[in-house]
Amino acid sequence: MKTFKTTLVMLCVFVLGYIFINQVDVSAEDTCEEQLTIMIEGDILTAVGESPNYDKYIKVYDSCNNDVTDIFGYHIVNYKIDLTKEGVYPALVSVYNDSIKEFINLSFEVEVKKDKTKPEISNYHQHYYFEIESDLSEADFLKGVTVIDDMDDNPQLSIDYESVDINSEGIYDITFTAEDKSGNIETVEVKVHVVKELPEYLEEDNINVEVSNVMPDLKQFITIDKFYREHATLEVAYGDFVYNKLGRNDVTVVITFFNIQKNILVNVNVIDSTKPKISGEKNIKLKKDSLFYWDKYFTVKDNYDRKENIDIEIEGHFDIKETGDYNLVLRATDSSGNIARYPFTLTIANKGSSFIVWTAIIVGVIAIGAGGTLIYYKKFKRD
Ligand SMILES: [Ca+2]
Ligand SMILES: [Ca+2]
Repeated sequence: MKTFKTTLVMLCVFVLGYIFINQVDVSAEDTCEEQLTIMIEGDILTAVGESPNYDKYIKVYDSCNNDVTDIFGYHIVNYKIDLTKEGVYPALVSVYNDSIKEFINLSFEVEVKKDKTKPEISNYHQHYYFEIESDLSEADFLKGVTVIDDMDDNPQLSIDYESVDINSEGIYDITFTAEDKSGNIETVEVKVHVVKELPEYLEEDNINVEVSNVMPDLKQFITIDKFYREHATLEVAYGDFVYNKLGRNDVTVVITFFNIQKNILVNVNVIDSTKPKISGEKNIKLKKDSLFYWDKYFTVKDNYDRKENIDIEIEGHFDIKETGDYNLVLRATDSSGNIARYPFTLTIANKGSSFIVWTAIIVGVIAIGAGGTLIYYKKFKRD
């Protein structure tokens, strides 16, 4: 019985919650759509003989700033627009808001004007390169090209490339032609190069880069074939390139040369070609039969390897049991085989040598002291 009651209560809560949520949703939408605003975005301009493209300029927004033009639609009350004559004509746009059963209106002007301006062609290439006997289509020229016109939203572009003989090497002139609805024509001339064979793009697709703590600019290391050099642009897709660890990385280089765009995989080897740096003493003195610890006198550092991975050796012969001056070299080799050398002199002296020096100093001091006493005594006697 208790379980039944609980179930009933939960069911009620669920149903009430469902109704509440839906009501909130509906009322939220209602609130937004109760108030609509018509916006005219830009000056409405059309060529003589052409209907204005109202969709480009007229937008309906609700109070939540949603574009609801498609939902509500609009109606143009065309007072006296004469498309055959130049002039500025008043008109009205009307939207029926069925949420509140009301019309909203906005007056505006349409300017009808002769289109005397040519379309503009842009983003084409001055030169196009094709290998002999390749397939040629209009799409090869159209890619990326844009045509805009002040009064025609869709000016026509045509490309005449019939003069190009793709089976014969040479340089051909071709024409791009853009025309708006009013018959204004723009043309551009470009050159088509039909070549026997396009050279390889990169001089080397396997490059070495020194290991570093900062990302190197790989463009500095990549050299393009001289055929492309002057006009090509180069972008490097670094991807997961690891610059602070030795190893091989694949990097994609995008080369753009007029109409040609090529992705090339480049092997970038991160290497260590820097020898370790040694600093320390130039002259080391040791007593005979003592031990020679190199790291007491020298510091060895490497750009990549830690101390334990650097191999240290002494070049040259010395005998700790034999006094004398030994000319030696400290040699440090990093894990990539780079070698640094540091020459120094090791002097091995007799154990007693310091005793002799100290004896000489003490004798000297006594002698100077005695001399002083003698001078003082003489002076005293004279007075
Ligand atoms: Ca035009
Ligand atoms: Ca190194």
